[in-house]
This record gives sequence, C-alpha cells and structure tokens, in this order.
Amino acid sequence: MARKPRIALVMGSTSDMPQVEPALEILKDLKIPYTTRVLSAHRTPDAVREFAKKAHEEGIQVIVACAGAAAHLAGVIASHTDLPVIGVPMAGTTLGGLDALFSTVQMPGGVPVATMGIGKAGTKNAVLMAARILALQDENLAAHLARKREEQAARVLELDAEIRNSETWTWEG
Ligand code: RP5
Repeated sequence: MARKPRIALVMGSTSDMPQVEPALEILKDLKIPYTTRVLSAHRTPDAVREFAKKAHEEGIQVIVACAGAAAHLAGVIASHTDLPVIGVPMAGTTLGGLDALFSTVQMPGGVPVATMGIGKAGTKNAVLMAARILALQDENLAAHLARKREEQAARVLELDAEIRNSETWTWEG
C-alpha cells in the first residue's frame, strides 16, 4: 500500500532539478516517502500559498524548499505554515548561489528557515536534516540513520587505508 509523503521538496524551477535529484536517492534509501513540487514564490505565488497552507493536513512533516536567484521560496512557505522549513540556496545564477544564500538565510525574527549550504551538498544535507527530525519519533529511522553514518565513516577509513598504501600518496624516498 502506498504511504503518504512525509517530506515535501519544493523547487523554484525545473532548472533546479540537477541540484535536487541526488537527494531523492537518500530518501528512497531511508524509505521515507516524499513528494516533489515545482512552485515559485515569484511566478506562482498563489500556488505556493495554497501548498504551504495545506501541507500539514496532508501529512507532510518537513518541507525542503530549494530556490535560486532572489530566493524567497523557503521564507514565503515558512510564513504560511508552522511545519519546519529547510531552505536550500540553488547555484546557477551569475552570483553562483550567494544571492540565494543571502535571500534564504536572512529571515526576519519570527519566521524561521533552517538554511543549508549552496547546491547539491545543501540539498543532501537538507533531506538528512529532515530525516533526523522525523527520527526523533521513529526508532527504525533513527537506527537506519546511525547505520548510514557508520557506513560513511567506514568508507572514508577504507579510502584512507588505500591512500596510505599507495605509492603516489606516500613516498618514503
Ligand atoms: C529561481 O530562479 C529558481 O529556483 C531558479 O533557481 C532560478 C532561475 O529559474 P529559471 O529562470 O531557470 O526558471 O526561482
């Protein structure tokens, strides 16, 4: 039976897709049902409002909002809902995402947006942060996240061992 999405990812434009897509694999791996929308604070303001107002009653628990340029998406969503909103500044403009970072991170007091780093890494961390929020009330998910963190550490140590044994990266003269 299909489960209701617990996380909603919203992108300001389809041009943001390449920076969002890698994070979807993380959610699938963690078995967290999600939904994705393309909505723009500037181009479709009414649809953004409607989405944000209905998200909670539709079962969404965390919203990840990814937008570039003069990125108001996360802030506008946060102004219409009490759900946790995580903003991800998208790269791709002539300012390389710094514009979106400043637009997303500098919220006025009273309307919180948890802002991640720019681009793909930011989107990955946004869904991991969303998963950690859900894991506070979901023991299986908490265990899954802990396992993933251990696997990641093991992989780095494996690479470290490879480097230490390689003639390129270690030279004793
Ligand atoms: C933002 O403007 C979008 O999130 C995107 O990052 C940026 C450019 O959008 P397009 O002109 O490529 O549709 O709203």
